[in-house]
Amino acid sequence: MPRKIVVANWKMHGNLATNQQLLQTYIDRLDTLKNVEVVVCVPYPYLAQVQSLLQNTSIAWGAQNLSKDVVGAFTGEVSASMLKDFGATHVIIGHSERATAYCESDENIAAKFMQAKAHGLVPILCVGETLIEREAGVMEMVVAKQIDTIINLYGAQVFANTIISYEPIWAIGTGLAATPDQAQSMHEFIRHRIASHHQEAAASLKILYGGSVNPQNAVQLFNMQDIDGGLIGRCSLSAEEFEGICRAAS
Ligand code: G2H
Repeated sequence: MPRKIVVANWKMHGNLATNQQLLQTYIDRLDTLKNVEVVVCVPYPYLAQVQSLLQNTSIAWGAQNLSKDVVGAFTGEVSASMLKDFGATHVIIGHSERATAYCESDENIAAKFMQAKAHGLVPILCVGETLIEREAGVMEMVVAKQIDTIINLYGAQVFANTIISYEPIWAIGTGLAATPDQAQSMHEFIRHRIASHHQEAAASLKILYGGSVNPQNAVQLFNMQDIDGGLIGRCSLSAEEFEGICRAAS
Protein backbone atom coordinates (compact mmCIF):
# COMPACT_ATOMS: atom_id res chain seq x y z
CA MET A 1 0.00 0.00 0.00
CA PRO A 2 1.44 3.44 -0.91
CA ARG A 3 2.64 5.60 1.96
CA LYS A 4 0.03 8.02 3.27
CA ILE A 5 0.74 11.67 3.99
CA VAL A 6 -0.45 13.57 7.06
CA VAL A 7 0.05 17.35 6.98
CA ALA A 8 -0.31 19.56 10.05
CA ASN A 9 -1.73 22.99 9.30
CA TRP A 10 -1.05 25.06 12.40
CA LYS A 11 -2.88 28.06 10.90
CA MET A 12 -2.12 31.20 13.00
CA HIS A 13 -1.33 29.40 16.25
CA GLY A 14 1.79 29.04 18.37
CA ASN A 15 4.75 30.94 19.74
CA LEU A 16 8.44 30.06 20.16
CA ALA A 17 7.91 28.33 23.50
CA THR A 18 4.78 26.31 22.66
CA ASN A 19 6.18 25.38 19.24
CA GLN A 20 9.36 24.05 20.84
CA GLN A 21 7.30 21.81 23.10
CA LEU A 22 4.94 20.64 20.38
CA LEU A 23 7.74 19.94 17.88
CA GLN A 24 9.68 17.96 20.47
CA THR A 25 6.61 15.79 21.11
CA TYR A 26 6.14 15.40 17.34
CA ILE A 27 9.74 14.13 17.17
CA ASP A 28 9.34 11.82 20.18
CA ARG A 29 6.09 10.31 18.93
CA LEU A 30 6.26 10.47 15.14
CA ASP A 31 9.86 10.36 13.96
CA THR A 32 10.01 6.58 13.90
CA LEU A 33 6.54 5.95 12.41
CA LYS A 34 6.77 3.86 9.28
CA ASN A 35 4.50 4.09 6.23
CA VAL A 36 3.40 7.65 6.84
CA GLU A 37 4.98 10.88 5.64
CA VAL A 38 4.49 13.67 8.17
CA VAL A 39 4.69 17.35 7.18
CA VAL A 40 4.10 20.41 9.36
CA CYS A 41 3.06 23.74 7.81
CA VAL A 42 3.78 26.65 10.14
CA PRO A 43 3.39 30.44 10.15
CA TYR A 44 6.29 32.12 8.26
CA PRO A 45 8.17 33.48 11.31
CA TYR A 46 8.64 29.97 12.66
CA LEU A 47 10.24 28.44 9.57
CA ALA A 48 13.72 28.96 11.06
CA GLN A 49 12.60 27.26 14.25
CA VAL A 50 11.21 24.18 12.49
CA GLN A 51 14.27 24.01 10.26
CA SER A 52 16.53 23.96 13.27
CA LEU A 53 14.47 21.42 15.24
CA LEU A 54 13.36 19.06 12.47
CA GLN A 55 16.33 19.03 10.10
CA ASN A 56 17.68 15.67 11.24
CA THR A 57 14.31 13.97 11.56
CA SER A 58 11.92 12.29 9.12
CA ILE A 59 9.37 15.10 9.58
CA ALA A 60 9.22 17.62 6.72
CA TRP A 61 7.98 21.20 6.94
CA GLY A 62 6.48 23.95 4.86
CA ALA A 63 4.40 27.12 4.82
CA GLN A 64 0.72 27.96 4.51
CA ASN A 65 0.93 30.37 1.58
CA LEU A 66 3.40 31.93 -0.86
CA SER A 67 3.56 34.81 -3.33
CA LYS A 68 2.49 34.35 -6.94
CA ASP A 69 5.46 36.56 -7.89
CA VAL A 70 9.16 35.74 -8.04
CA VAL A 71 10.74 38.87 -6.54
CA GLY A 72 10.15 42.61 -6.33
CA ALA A 73 8.12 45.38 -4.73
CA PHE A 74 5.42 43.23 -3.11
CA THR A 75 5.28 44.42 0.49
CA GLY A 76 4.37 41.68 2.94
CA GLU A 77 4.71 38.84 0.46
CA VAL A 78 6.98 35.79 0.80
CA SER A 79 8.39 34.10 -2.29
CA ALA A 80 8.93 30.43 -3.10
CA SER A 81 12.71 30.88 -3.07
CA MET A 82 12.52 32.39 0.44
CA LEU A 83 10.67 29.28 1.63
CA LYS A 84 13.40 27.15 0.05
CA ASP A 85 16.01 29.11 2.03
CA PHE A 86 14.47 27.65 5.20
CA GLY A 87 14.39 24.08 3.92
CA ALA A 88 10.65 24.04 3.26
CA THR A 89 9.51 21.24 0.98
CA HIS A 90 5.74 21.81 0.91
CA VAL A 91 3.36 24.76 0.76
CA ILE A 92 -0.41 24.97 1.23
CA ILE A 93 -2.10 26.91 -1.55
CA GLY A 94 -5.62 28.30 -1.82
CA HIS A 95 -6.88 27.31 1.63
CA SER A 96 -10.48 28.49 1.83
CA GLU A 97 -9.71 30.59 4.91
CA ARG A 98 -7.36 32.63 2.70
CA ALA A 99 -9.45 32.48 -0.44
CA THR A 100 -12.41 33.92 1.50
CA ALA A 101 -10.67 36.43 3.76
CA TYR A 102 -8.16 37.72 1.19
CA CYS A 103 -10.22 37.33 -1.97
CA GLU A 104 -7.79 34.97 -3.71
CA SER A 105 -9.04 34.18 -7.21
CA ASP A 106 -8.66 30.76 -8.86
CA GLU A 107 -6.17 32.42 -11.28
CA ASN A 108 -4.02 33.75 -8.40
CA ILE A 109 -4.11 30.34 -6.77
CA ALA A 110 -3.05 28.76 -10.08
CA ALA A 111 -0.09 31.18 -10.32
CA LYS A 112 0.96 30.30 -6.77
CA PHE A 113 0.72 26.60 -7.62
CA MET A 114 3.13 27.15 -10.52
CA GLN A 115 5.53 29.21 -8.38
CA ALA A 116 5.74 26.32 -5.94
CA LYS A 117 6.38 23.84 -8.75
CA ALA A 118 8.97 26.05 -10.41
CA HIS A 119 10.96 26.17 -7.17
CA GLY A 120 10.75 22.47 -6.33
CA LEU A 121 8.18 22.84 -3.56
CA VAL A 122 5.28 20.39 -3.38
CA PRO A 123 2.06 22.42 -3.65
CA ILE A 124 -0.85 21.29 -1.49
CA LEU A 125 -3.77 22.75 -3.43
CA CYS A 126 -6.97 23.11 -1.38
CA VAL A 127 -10.33 22.69 -3.09
CA GLY A 128 -13.84 22.33 -1.75
CA GLU A 129 -17.42 23.51 -1.75
CA THR A 130 -19.64 25.48 0.65
CA LEU A 131 -22.61 23.92 2.43
CA ILE A 132 -25.02 25.76 0.12
CA GLU A 133 -23.22 24.34 -2.91
CA ARG A 134 -23.36 20.79 -1.48
CA GLU A 135 -27.02 21.11 -0.63
CA ALA A 136 -27.67 22.34 -4.16
CA GLY A 137 -25.84 19.27 -5.48
CA VAL A 138 -23.24 21.29 -7.39
CA MET A 139 -20.19 20.30 -5.34
CA GLU A 140 -18.49 18.45 -8.19
CA MET A 141 -19.03 21.38 -10.53
CA VAL A 142 -17.45 23.75 -7.98
CA VAL A 143 -14.40 21.55 -7.40
CA ALA A 144 -14.04 20.89 -11.14
CA LYS A 145 -13.87 24.65 -11.79
CA GLN A 146 -11.12 25.08 -9.17
CA ILE A 147 -9.05 22.30 -10.78
CA ASP A 148 -9.85 23.22 -14.38
CA THR A 149 -8.46 26.73 -13.90
CA ILE A 150 -5.01 25.16 -13.48
CA ILE A 151 -5.55 22.61 -16.26
CA ASN A 152 -6.70 25.27 -18.71
CA LEU A 153 -3.84 27.63 -17.91
CA TYR A 154 -0.96 25.20 -17.56
CA GLY A 155 -2.07 21.68 -18.58
CA ALA A 156 -2.97 18.65 -16.44
CA GLN A 157 0.61 17.36 -16.43
CA VAL A 158 1.49 19.98 -13.78
CA PHE A 159 -0.39 17.87 -11.24
CA ALA A 160 2.29 15.15 -11.39
CA ASN A 161 3.78 14.55 -7.92
CA THR A 162 1.67 17.25 -6.29
CA ILE A 163 -1.00 17.14 -3.60
CA ILE A 164 -4.64 18.19 -3.70
CA SER A 165 -6.49 18.50 -0.41
CA TYR A 166 -10.26 18.16 -0.61
CA GLU A 167 -11.59 20.40 2.15
CA PRO A 168 -15.36 20.89 2.15
CA ILE A 169 -15.74 24.36 3.66
CA TRP A 170 -18.64 23.19 5.84
CA ALA A 171 -16.33 20.64 7.50
CA ILE A 172 -13.46 23.01 8.34
CA GLY A 173 -13.15 23.57 12.08
CA THR A 174 -16.81 22.66 12.62
CA GLY A 175 -16.35 19.21 14.12
CA LEU A 176 -18.55 17.90 11.30
CA ALA A 177 -16.27 15.92 8.98
CA ALA A 178 -17.42 14.58 5.64
CA THR A 179 -18.41 10.92 5.82
CA PRO A 180 -15.87 8.49 4.36
CA ASP A 181 -18.27 7.90 1.44
CA GLN A 182 -18.73 11.61 0.73
CA ALA A 183 -14.96 12.16 0.80
CA GLN A 184 -14.19 9.05 -1.28
CA SER A 185 -16.72 10.06 -3.90
CA MET A 186 -15.15 13.51 -4.34
CA HIS A 187 -11.59 12.14 -4.29
CA GLU A 188 -12.50 9.66 -7.02
CA PHE A 189 -14.08 12.47 -9.02
CA ILE A 190 -10.91 14.60 -8.69
CA ARG A 191 -8.62 11.74 -9.73
CA HIS A 192 -10.78 10.87 -12.72
CA ARG A 193 -10.99 14.48 -13.84
CA ILE A 194 -7.21 14.79 -13.93
CA ALA A 195 -6.79 11.28 -15.40
CA SER A 196 -9.11 12.19 -18.26
CA HIS A 197 -6.46 14.76 -19.30
CA HIS A 198 -3.27 13.07 -18.08
CA GLN A 199 -3.19 9.50 -16.72
CA GLU A 200 0.34 9.61 -15.30
CA ALA A 201 -0.19 12.88 -13.46
CA ALA A 202 -3.35 11.47 -11.86
CA ALA A 203 -1.50 8.32 -10.80
CA SER A 204 1.28 10.24 -9.03
CA LEU A 205 -1.08 12.81 -7.47
CA LYS A 206 -1.88 12.44 -3.75
CA ILE A 207 -5.35 13.48 -2.64
CA LEU A 208 -5.74 14.35 1.05
CA TYR A 209 -8.93 14.95 2.97
CA GLY A 210 -9.15 17.98 5.31
CA GLY A 211 -11.92 19.17 7.61
CA SER A 212 -12.42 18.14 11.25
CA VAL A 213 -10.24 15.03 11.02
CA ASN A 214 -9.66 13.48 14.45
CA PRO A 215 -8.06 10.21 15.62
CA GLN A 216 -11.45 8.47 15.60
CA ASN A 217 -12.76 9.39 12.14
CA ALA A 218 -9.27 9.17 10.59
CA VAL A 219 -9.31 5.37 10.65
CA GLN A 220 -12.29 5.00 8.32
CA LEU A 221 -11.40 8.01 6.17
CA PHE A 222 -7.86 6.74 5.53
CA ASN A 223 -9.21 3.29 4.63
CA MET A 224 -10.96 4.65 1.58
CA GLN A 225 -9.37 3.83 -1.76
CA ASP A 226 -8.71 7.37 -3.02
CA ILE A 227 -7.88 9.03 0.31
CA ASP A 228 -4.10 9.31 0.52
CA GLY A 229 -3.96 11.03 3.91
CA GLY A 230 -5.14 14.18 5.63
CA LEU A 231 -4.62 17.90 6.14
CA ILE A 232 -5.10 18.46 9.84
CA GLY A 233 -5.90 21.78 11.55
CA ARG A 234 -7.14 21.76 15.14
CA CYS A 235 -5.94 18.26 16.03
CA SER A 236 -2.38 19.04 14.85
CA LEU A 237 -2.04 21.38 17.85
CA SER A 238 -2.34 18.45 20.25
CA ALA A 239 0.55 15.97 20.12
CA GLU A 240 -1.73 13.15 21.35
CA GLU A 241 -4.44 13.73 18.75
CA PHE A 242 -1.97 14.32 15.94
CA GLU A 243 -0.16 11.11 16.85
CA GLY A 244 -3.48 9.24 16.79
CA ILE A 245 -4.19 10.53 13.28
CA CYS A 246 -0.68 9.68 12.05
CA ARG A 247 -1.00 6.17 13.50
CA ALA A 248 -4.32 5.74 11.70
CA ALA A 249 -2.43 6.49 8.48
CA SER A 250 0.52 4.21 9.13
C1 G2H B 1 -9.22 22.29 7.40
C2 G2H B 1 -8.38 21.69 8.44
C3 G2H B 1 -6.92 21.86 8.12
P1 G2H B 1 -9.52 21.49 10.80
O1 G2H B 1 -8.89 23.68 7.29
O2 G2H B 1 -6.61 22.63 7.02
O3 G2H B 1 -8.67 22.30 9.67
O4 G2H B 1 -8.87 20.14 10.92
O5 G2H B 1 -9.38 22.32 12.04
O6 G2H B 1 -10.93 21.39 10.32
